[in-house]
This record gives sequence, structure tokens and C-alpha cells, in this order.
Amino acid sequence: MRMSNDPPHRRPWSGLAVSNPKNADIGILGIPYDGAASFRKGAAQAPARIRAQTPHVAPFTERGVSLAGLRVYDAGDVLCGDGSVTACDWQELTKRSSVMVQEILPLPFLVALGGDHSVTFPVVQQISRVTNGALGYLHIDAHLDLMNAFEGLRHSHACTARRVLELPNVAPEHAAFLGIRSWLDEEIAFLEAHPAIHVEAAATLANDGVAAVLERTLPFFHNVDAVYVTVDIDALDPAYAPGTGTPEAGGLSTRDLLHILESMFKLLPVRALDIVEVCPRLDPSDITTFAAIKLLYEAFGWIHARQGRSNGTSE
Ligand SMILES: [Mn+2]
Repeated sequence: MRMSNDPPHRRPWSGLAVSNPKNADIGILGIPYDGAASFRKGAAQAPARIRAQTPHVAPFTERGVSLAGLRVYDAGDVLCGDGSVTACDWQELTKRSSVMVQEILPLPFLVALGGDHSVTFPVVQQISRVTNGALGYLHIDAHLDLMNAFEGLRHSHACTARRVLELPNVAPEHAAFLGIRSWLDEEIAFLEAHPAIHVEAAATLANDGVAAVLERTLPFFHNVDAVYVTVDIDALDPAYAPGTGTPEAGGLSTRDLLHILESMFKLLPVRALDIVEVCPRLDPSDITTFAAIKLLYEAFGWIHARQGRSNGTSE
């Protein structure tokens, strides 16, 4: 832990962290669980690694907008049993995640840090419970995660989106998948049975460009009450995010992903964001961790601008 006489930007979350959730703009929780990863575990280390690097990042967006005044409440990590989350039972993890999500649900915006992609489900579930109408689900990933079960597990990280689509207010016509470049027979059959689901392959995105993809995707979220955005860091090309369990070549650039997310946050009622599958032990030079932090800090900027508008002050 750094000394408290460090300059503010040398503190966790670049000095934006507040110790009291009351009146915070953003609530963060870590879910350091990788027990549902099918290959190359290690994402459980990501919340700690991401936090540890935040004192080395300036509290600004990439366009030079100061984040000063943004109040970020970090609720810490979901822990269970003896504190070893990796060995945690899935049911217990879900229960404990739900309790911690509920603590920060009153805040205007929620951020969850995985963990493998399975940790998305308990967070979306809680968001769906407090969303009166339709909840949009934007899944940015190399993989669809639409398996009913994978290697015997219904909560495998390959089943996350399938479980989310079982929630009562997440309809296929309000679900979009971007960056996809890995497919399984059962997932293709599921998509054929649910043609309302919108899928943009990474190859299509590269071919048509971000603007065309946004134009096609945004209408799927018209008339929803809230949108949940999940970012599996493996949506990025391994050149930008090598530190992840199941890399797939041919992915998005960080620039394109920022462009997509910026439009989503500015045009849609995005209520929560998670970033999952960062695997520090496979991450030379912390490239992937810093990519995740860049996405987070830009999201902070978009939320800060939104809060400024809702408070009646200028951006
Ligand atoms: Mn993935």
C-alpha cells in the first residue's frame, strides 16, 4: 500500500477513490474467480493487478478531460470460504457476488472486474432485477459463450451469455455480440433458433468498419431501460491483449473497441460494465492490464460527462 502522503494521483484509482459509497458516482467490485475457465487459468489475479497499476495512471481521459471530482467507490473483492476464491463453490460465489453487487447497486454506475467470464452472470442478474423494463446485453468477446453446458459445467465461462439470455427481461432482440471469431456447432444452432440476436464477427467489423457496425447494432438497444456491457478482453487482438486464457488471432484493435464503447456509452443507457479474462501471469509488461485500465478510465470519463449533465453542470 502506498503512503498517504503520496500525491493524489499516486493513490489507488489515481486518487479518485472515496471511502464512503454515499454519493459516489461509480461503484467497483472485483470478482477474483477463475474456477470456471476451461483453459489457462489465472484471471483470478486480475482485480489485484489492475488496482495495483492504477496509481501509475493519470486521472484524465485520453482526450485530456480531467476526471477530478469523479467519486469512485471500490467495494473490494468478493471473497468466500477461507478467502480463496479460486476454490470457491459456484453457488457460494454467486450468492456472495450478489450481496456485494447489491451494496453498490444504488450508485449510478457499476463496474465489475473478473475473473473469468462466468462472473458476469451474477452481476447481470442483479442489474436485471432492478431494471423495470427491458435490459439490453452487449457482449464484446472473441467467443459467443452460448453453450448450454461446457465440459459438464452450466456455469462455465463458455455458457455466460446463454445464462444471461435466460433472464426474464433480457430478450434476444436486445442482445448483441461483437468481435466474434470462434464458433461451436451448438452455438450456431442456438443462433439459428434465435434469429433476433445480433452478431458482428470480428472479420465483418474489420471489413465494414466501426461506423457501419454501430449503425447496425445501436437499433437493437432502442427502447431498453438499461444496457449491460461485458468486455471479454480477448475481443481485442492478442497483439493488444496477449494476457488472456483463450486468445484468438484476428481481433479488434484497442482503438476500434474504444470507438465502439464511446458511442454505446454516449447514446445508450449503459448501467454497468464488466471487464473479464485478463490473465496477469500471461501478460508480459502488463500490456493487457493497462489495456483494461484504458477502457475503464475512458468509461469513467463518459460516466463523468453524463453525471455532469444530470447535475446541471457543464462537462
Ligand atoms: Mn472470450
